[in-house]
Amino acid sequence: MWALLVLIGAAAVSAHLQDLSFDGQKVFRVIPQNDEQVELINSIASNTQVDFWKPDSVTLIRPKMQVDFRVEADKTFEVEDLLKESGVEYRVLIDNLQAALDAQFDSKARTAGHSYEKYNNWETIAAWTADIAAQNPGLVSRSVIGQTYEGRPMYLLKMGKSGPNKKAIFMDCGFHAREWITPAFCQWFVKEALETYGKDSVMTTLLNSLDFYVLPVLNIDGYVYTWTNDRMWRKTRSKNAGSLCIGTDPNRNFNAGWCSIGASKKPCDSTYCGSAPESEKETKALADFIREHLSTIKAYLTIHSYSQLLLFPYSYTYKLPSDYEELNSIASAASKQLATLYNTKYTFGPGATTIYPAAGGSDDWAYDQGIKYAFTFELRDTGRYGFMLPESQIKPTCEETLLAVKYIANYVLEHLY
Ligand code: 0X9
Ligand code: ZN
Ligand code: ZN
Repeated sequence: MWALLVLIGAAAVSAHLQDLSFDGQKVFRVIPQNDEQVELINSIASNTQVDFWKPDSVTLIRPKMQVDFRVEADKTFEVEDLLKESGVEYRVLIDNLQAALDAQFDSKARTAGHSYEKYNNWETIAAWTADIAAQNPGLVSRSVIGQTYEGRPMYLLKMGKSGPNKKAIFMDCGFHAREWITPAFCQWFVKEALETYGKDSVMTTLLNSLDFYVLPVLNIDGYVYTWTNDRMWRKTRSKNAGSLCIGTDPNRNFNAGWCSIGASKKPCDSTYCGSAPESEKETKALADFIREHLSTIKAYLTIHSYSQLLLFPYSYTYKLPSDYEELNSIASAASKQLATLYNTKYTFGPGATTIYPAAGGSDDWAYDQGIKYAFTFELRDTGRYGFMLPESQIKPTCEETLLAVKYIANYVLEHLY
């Protein structure tokens, strides 16, 4: 009898392990006004386990910047006291992370399997890539560009009407594991393209004249880990020599000013740049694919969240790219397009000044490879839910983002030669 009770208890605990671990956790937003207040946040971070959401690392904090960080339940009083006493401007962005976590699964879609309006786990996304290719033989094909650290195949969809000498646009999602809205967008984009091909004149022209490479999840191991162990995981899941800490930030792992600024050399940090550029199997596979297709790939789009930003190079230096004027006007027009649907406001500009300087990103790397149209999207929202955007926002977020992506794709098509 006791054994049975213990068993039931253990099962109940493990089933709710993830839920329990976020109960009472808070997310604070602080806007330090001067170096002294930046120092205060630094000291909180070094005395308490703090997970930085925005920017992703304590080393990136500068005066006047919005800083969002998550605090363990048993430390929230202490941290809030410190903030109050210091007089720094702050507010509680998320009062109980568990409530926000529950809110993310608010979709009315009652289906058990794949849904474009729900967050799909990796198994479901992987099966979807096979199905979508099988169902659209004239328009979609699936390939494998490599294996992840844990041995999962990295599926890439190629979408477009076949034709001679076609140029292509590459788009990836799921670089950072916890940014769940982004794989949802890659799936949405594929669905919309297929549904509107032959109906919408812009989409029809795009698919007739260009190919789209869509990588629905780059960091698959990390994504799986956010479903099974830790919803807030960001990095890959590779082991680091000489450290017990796991993972590398894939968006600090490219050979673009690698690890020179806004990245950490410490394996335990969330912005760890890795032991060398392309040390991760996932980033190596992506970089290899792009290198092999440099003569056809004319645009590189990488989808992240959150903050509602449209960024372009550079992030590893404050130097402006030689195509600054053109990229800025594209970003401006694309943001304007995006806002036509729900009036969602995006900020745009070079990464270094618009978000923060951070080296080793895939956008800067692609640009320096000669892919002029390189953009990073940071999708909804601005912090109300952060990484846990409710499922009810998948559709509006994807619909508005689609407008911006279509705008960029069409611009690229019109400026091919
Ligand atoms: O820091 C990042 O990698 C991106 N922000 S996120 O919150 N999704 O992590 C911004 C990337 C901008 N581009 C480069 N730093 N190269
Ligand atoms: Zn639609
Ligand atoms: Zn990201």
